[in-house]
Amino acid sequence: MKQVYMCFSTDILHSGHIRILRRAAELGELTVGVLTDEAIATYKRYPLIPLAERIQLFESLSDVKRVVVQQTLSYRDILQEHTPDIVVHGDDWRTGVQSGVREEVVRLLAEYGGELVEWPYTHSAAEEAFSALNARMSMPEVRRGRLRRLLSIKPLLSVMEAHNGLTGLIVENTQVEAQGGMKGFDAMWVSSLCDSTAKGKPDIELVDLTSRIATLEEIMEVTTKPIILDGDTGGQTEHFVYTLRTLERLGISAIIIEDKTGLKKNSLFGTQAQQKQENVEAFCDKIRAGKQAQKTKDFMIFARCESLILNQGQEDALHRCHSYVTAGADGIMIHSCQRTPDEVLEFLARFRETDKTTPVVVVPTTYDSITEPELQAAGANIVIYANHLLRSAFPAMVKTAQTILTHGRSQEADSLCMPIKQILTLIPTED
Ligand code: SPV
Ligand code: MG
Repeated sequence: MKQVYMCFSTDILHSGHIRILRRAAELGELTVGVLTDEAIATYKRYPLIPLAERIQLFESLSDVKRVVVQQTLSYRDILQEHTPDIVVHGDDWRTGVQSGVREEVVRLLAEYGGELVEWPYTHSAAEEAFSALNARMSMPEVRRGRLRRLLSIKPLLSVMEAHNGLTGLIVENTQVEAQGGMKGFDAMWVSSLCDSTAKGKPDIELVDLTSRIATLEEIMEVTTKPIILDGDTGGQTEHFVYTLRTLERLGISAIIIEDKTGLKKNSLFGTQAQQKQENVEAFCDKIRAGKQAQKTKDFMIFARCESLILNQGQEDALHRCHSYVTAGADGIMIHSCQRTPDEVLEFLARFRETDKTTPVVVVPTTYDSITEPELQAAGANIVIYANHLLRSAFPAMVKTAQTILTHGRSQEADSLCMPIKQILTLIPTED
């Protein structure tokens, strides 16, 4: 009896799946691999049904002999452990994000004489309904809770800034192959620095809420990933509670507010700019008021501590962050503008001595040599790349403008630009 292997990430079984499982079982004894929530969340939306229930789903099928857990998108461990004679998959993975995984499967099977059987992938009516379900992921009531859920599934979330619809699409869709799997961003950061800069304004809480909401709406209109808003100081507590409900209603997942008062300037100025840190109790009151005001359990308030930015030392940072958590903050953000990660790592080590669970956000803009695995090992849960899409776009645009001015024509700038054909189809129409 040949050993047959198929891997599934789906959380809803439809007639197409049942058909393909039956066909696979006709080839031999069928083992189904169920991908972990974590592996699935690396390349598409996390499953709505938890792993244990998805395992039960497959175990209840008579065509399935046994169910195993596949920990990674890569089949390497499974193929080395079980050496199935046949791996079955739809032919849709020949192109797109899974093509690298497929190539590895072909290579591994060749090593021991296994065989890959691919059947044409057909869209069933059920799958159409399934796509409609995916579309619902962008609806406020679903989208809002996705950050909290992701934090419960993945130890570290990778978050990229977006400041308009186009950059939102880049964060939504960009994927790379990484260690036999796929990697994409988990969420978006709508930065005050980038939102202001894109509008030609300084980052001093000058861009008003209406305008910030317009940016959020523009991004939300074309994307589904959870959004974390840089809420600056949150404004006056009496105003903050209203802002928070507006964001919650829109489907934003979290706001991060910083413990500054008076005219806020960007943290990366460090102590060069005159900036005043808020009194601990006043900031705790703001957090408490926010938590009382929100209507759902999903929405999260992160308290951002500026003690290291303002040279107030580790003790002050620790005291403040623990106080903010006690006041009800769902998470904290520790910021630093040092060139090395040392002070952030020291903070994380000491914070984690007494608080193992509160999510911690870090923003390694200046201390950019540290990697995500290192930050995860140190106890961080969210890494935000706060300004990189805007910072990379600006020099490229200036260079093109200069090239055209210099030559009095655009031909020399053509190689700096994407082809016209590509930009025409970059955003397809829906029909
Ligand atoms: C932002 O992106 O606007 C931030 C992070 O607040 S930082 O610019 O590093 O202060
Ligand atoms: Mg900011």
